[in-house]
Amino acid sequence: MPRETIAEFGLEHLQILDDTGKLDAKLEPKLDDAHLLEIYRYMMLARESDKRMLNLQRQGRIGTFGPSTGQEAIAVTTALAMNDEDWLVGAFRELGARLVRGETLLGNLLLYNGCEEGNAVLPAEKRVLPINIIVASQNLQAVGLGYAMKHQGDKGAVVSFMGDGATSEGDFHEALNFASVWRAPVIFISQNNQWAISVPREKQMHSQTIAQKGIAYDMPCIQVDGNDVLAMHVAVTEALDRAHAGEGPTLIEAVTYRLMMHTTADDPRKYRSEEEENEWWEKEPIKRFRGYLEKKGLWDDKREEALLAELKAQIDTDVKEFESRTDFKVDAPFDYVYAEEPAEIAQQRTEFLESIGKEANHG
Ligand SMILES: Cc1ncc(C[n+]2csc(CCOP(=O)(O)OP(=O)(O)O)c2C)c(N)n1
Ligand SMILES: [Mg+2]
Repeated sequence: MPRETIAEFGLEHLQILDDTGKLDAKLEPKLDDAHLLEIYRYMMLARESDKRMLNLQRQGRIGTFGPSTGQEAIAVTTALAMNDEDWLVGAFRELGARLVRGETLLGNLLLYNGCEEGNAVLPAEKRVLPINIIVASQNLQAVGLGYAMKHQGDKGAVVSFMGDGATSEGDFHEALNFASVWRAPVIFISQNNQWAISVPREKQMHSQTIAQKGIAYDMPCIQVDGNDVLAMHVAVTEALDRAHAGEGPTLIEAVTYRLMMHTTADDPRKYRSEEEENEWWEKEPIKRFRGYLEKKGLWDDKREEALLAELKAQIDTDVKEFESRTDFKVDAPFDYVYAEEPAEIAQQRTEFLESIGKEANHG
């Protein structure tokens, strides 16, 4: 028997609005003006919120957080393409998506000041899981959700965000395998921002792309320019349509760049150059999308000025409210572990409160 090729695989890269702002009109999705303007508004809200949080952190008014500057197109475009019945499962770099789904900057400020109430304020019907720090583990929760929904005849799909580093974890592979076997309605979106803290992509994986990892699990996969709103919209909509039609999971690699530090606790100058960052600032998503809106006659300097003033007022209100709060519940983290508190957790809560009391007495 001669050797024969039993399978061949290909992989698409999708870009519609290129780095220079040039549009591929043949691929342009038909989005109405209101939807386009909403995408822009939320991307700007996420960017301005990041700027304010960075200032607050530098002034010691909130704790550590991870900025999402540069990655707004992925989070916002995806969240605005989703239905209310879909679940959003995130990591920690999707502020724009969380704001679209109803989280507030106030909640995030509380969270980053160490108040657990900020991480669990949304009612269950909003279908958003809290921030997940354990890299890649949220993918397993997403598949569990998707599998359960399928069994219960729930119409929604699940969108699970992660970074590039997350795809080097076992949890990522286990999640994709089970999603594939069970045909679970899950869209995995890897935000390939080129860095996992100080480790560049090429030092943590040898594969040419992240998207190709979906081929091993027999699911549709695509590499998308994650700084291109239009390409993101098309790829996410196709994946959601498949999931809603019972056709199973998709893996999307969204190529982007983490323009700021990993979190406010590190200094990128120690491991990467300013030139590299500057190159990516040229390709950042908001400027590119604004150019597209301007060419369509939907945006100009005056509207930009008005939007910035409006967002500033909105952010000021949340910061003021956040700084006026004094009623923090120190044992709040215990409230969100189980629906019904097991005896050992109740005991830990009591011990914790006693230890705080002792500290307070000594203080
Ligand atoms: C299981 C696990 N290992 C290590 C860490 C520490 N850690 C937090 S974020 C991070 C890097 C994540 O990189 P990536 O997945 O690319 O996401 P990004 O931060 O770039 O958005 C690491 C190693 C963690 N939180 N969880
Ligand atoms: Mg990364």
